Amino acid sequence: MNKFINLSQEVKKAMEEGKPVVALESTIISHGMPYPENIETAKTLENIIREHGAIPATIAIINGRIKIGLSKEELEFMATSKEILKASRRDLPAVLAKGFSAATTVSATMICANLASIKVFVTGGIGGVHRGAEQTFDISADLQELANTDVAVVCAGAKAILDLPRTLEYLETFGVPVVGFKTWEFPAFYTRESGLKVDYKVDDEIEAAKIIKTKWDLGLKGGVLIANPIPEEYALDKAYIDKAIEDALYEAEKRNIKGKEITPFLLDKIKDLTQGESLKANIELVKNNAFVGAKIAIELNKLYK
Ligand code: PSU
Ligand code: MN
Repeated sequence: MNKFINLSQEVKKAMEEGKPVVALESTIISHGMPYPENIETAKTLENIIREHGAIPATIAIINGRIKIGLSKEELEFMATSKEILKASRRDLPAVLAKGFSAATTVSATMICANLASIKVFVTGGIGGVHRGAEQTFDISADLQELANTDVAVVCAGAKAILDLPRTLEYLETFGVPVVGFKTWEFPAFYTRESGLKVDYKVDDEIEAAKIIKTKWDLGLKGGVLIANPIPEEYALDKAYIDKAIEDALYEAEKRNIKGKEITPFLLDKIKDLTQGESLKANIELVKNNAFVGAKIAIELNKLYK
């Protein structure tokens, strides 16, 4: 195992026994949700994955060590400490060398999962091309990671705070398969529809696992994006959430919020503007992703046996 990594007992045992493991990110805990919803959600996600027959591995960097699987205390630390950085690919060298603690974004979580040979990773929504990127150049490192790192990512699409058509164009250019889980529509996080189509729909976890394995068997590097829409009963009204997003974007611009601060700022602002409705939706969609991710990990694990 890589010299920078510590595996939890649970994850270590699962790997020795050849059980399916599902990675979870920590930015959603430290920067994506408020306390105590963040810690409650983190624990719930782990339990959903266990209940469906896989082992969860929440990933974070604590005091310069990559932790694959967190203890209760470590989860609590990630959920409450104000000292935690937000690490994507470019941050990993400095954070590790300096012994800092950081939550891992989709990009950094993919890197760490890959180092530990974990093939399936569950998140809420990926980062993407930001609106106005033609001016700001703000394109999430998540997209390049999907282009390069061999981990399948289960998400509810990308948030409508982003430029979704350009996000899909980018993924196409870099050869990332985008697969709809039981849908032809690329979901927009809080809503099931975006008006944008995916190229392939899978009807179950077995089909999803086959596509993932086929990509890597072909020697094609990089991830596969499994887009799993928020359950109908928790989806928000499109006009309602679009208005909140517009207002949050306006506020961010007014306050000149930029770079890695923008995503956490918008999430928090949208939560306030919707009186917590967006947070509720966020929690439910990521729970649904954990359920689907566990099932895909189990099928993929069978294909590799
Ligand atoms: N989506 C969410 N909540 C989040 C994130 C995405 O619903 O907290 C996080 C993920 O960790 C993602 C990161 O990788 O935001 C993207 O940040 P940026 O736009 O700075 O690349
Ligand atoms: Mn960015």
